[in-house]
Amino acid sequence: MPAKHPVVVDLKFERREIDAALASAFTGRTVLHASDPGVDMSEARYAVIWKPDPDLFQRAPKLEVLFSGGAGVDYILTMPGLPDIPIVRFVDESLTTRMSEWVVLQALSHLRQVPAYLGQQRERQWRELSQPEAKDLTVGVMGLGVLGQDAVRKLKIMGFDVIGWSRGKKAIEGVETFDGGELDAFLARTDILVGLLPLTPETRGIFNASLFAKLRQGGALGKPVFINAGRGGSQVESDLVAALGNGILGGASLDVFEKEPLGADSPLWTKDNVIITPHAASASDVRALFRNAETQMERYEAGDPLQHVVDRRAGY
Ligand code: NDP
Ligand code: OXD
Repeated sequence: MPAKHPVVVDLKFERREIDAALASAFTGRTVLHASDPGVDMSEARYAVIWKPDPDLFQRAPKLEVLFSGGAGVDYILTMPGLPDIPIVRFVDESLTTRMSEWVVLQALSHLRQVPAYLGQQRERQWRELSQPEAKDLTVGVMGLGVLGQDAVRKLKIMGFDVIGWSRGKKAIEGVETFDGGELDAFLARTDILVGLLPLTPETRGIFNASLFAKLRQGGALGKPVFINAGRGGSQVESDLVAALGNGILGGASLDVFEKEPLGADSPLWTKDNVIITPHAASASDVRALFRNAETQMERYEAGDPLQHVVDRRAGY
């Protein structure tokens, strides 16, 4: 049997987690750590990467497949010298499940006025706030891919009226869907907007003042809420801060930011109606990542098509 091709690992994750996962991964393959400056990567055919060093393609000129350490691949598609080879995205049940947990948690937090109650708690204030039910609100999900489709199902289980928007129209039972050309109609129905879009030239800056102004006003929460766990490059933070200040938006939950980490001077930190998490909505499980990459390598070496390959023209 021919020797299995070596694999480069360049993941800007916790080294301890990587080492623990490697203990039972890539049996029979040489693993080359890009972080080791002396390592010879010239014969490597595969690389498993998350925000790799910019000289990856010079050090490993014979790569045949790239495996992204995350579901998003925007950071790969903008790398200088990116060779014309397949890029496999990370698609994983646990990643999907944890993202839906985060989305449902945020939608429920705004429904049940968690930011306002936490403020009252800090002031030792006993005051009941008006309480709509989930069914009184329409959650509009932008991005109906692997993550968006799971999130809409789980939001529905919680009782929300759910609608969705994606480039191509989707058929999802019990969910009204809109295609790329129907954005305004979708926004006009939406009380809680959830962003689960990849960052591409089309989606960069899409969450801006003009879009926020098209969301439904006067719904059961009074003002619309914006939730984003896709990519920060899709939101115009100055517009977001303004919309939260002038009452176009009633609140937000943000996991992703234009620049990460979010600067200490961002006005978003101090807004009472904003919930911030540090790009932690759904982190990749490194063991699952290596298992997935291994499965794809075996498919590739057996002559079977790779799965979850990025469409470079679409950018995701
Ligand atoms: P998918 O590729 O499966 O889905 C992307 C969805 O976005 C598709 O429905 C696609 O439409 C839609 N879309 C893309 N471009 C446009 C556009 N221009 N107009 C309308 N719709 C568009 O991705 P995933 O669901 O797996 O992941 C989505 C994103 O979530 C990732 O790219 C990543 O950025 C982010 N993410 C964030 C994490 C975090 O912890 N915060 C963790 C994991 C992912 P169509 O169906 O028609 O192709
Ligand atoms: C991802 C992410 O893309 O963690 O998987 O953001």
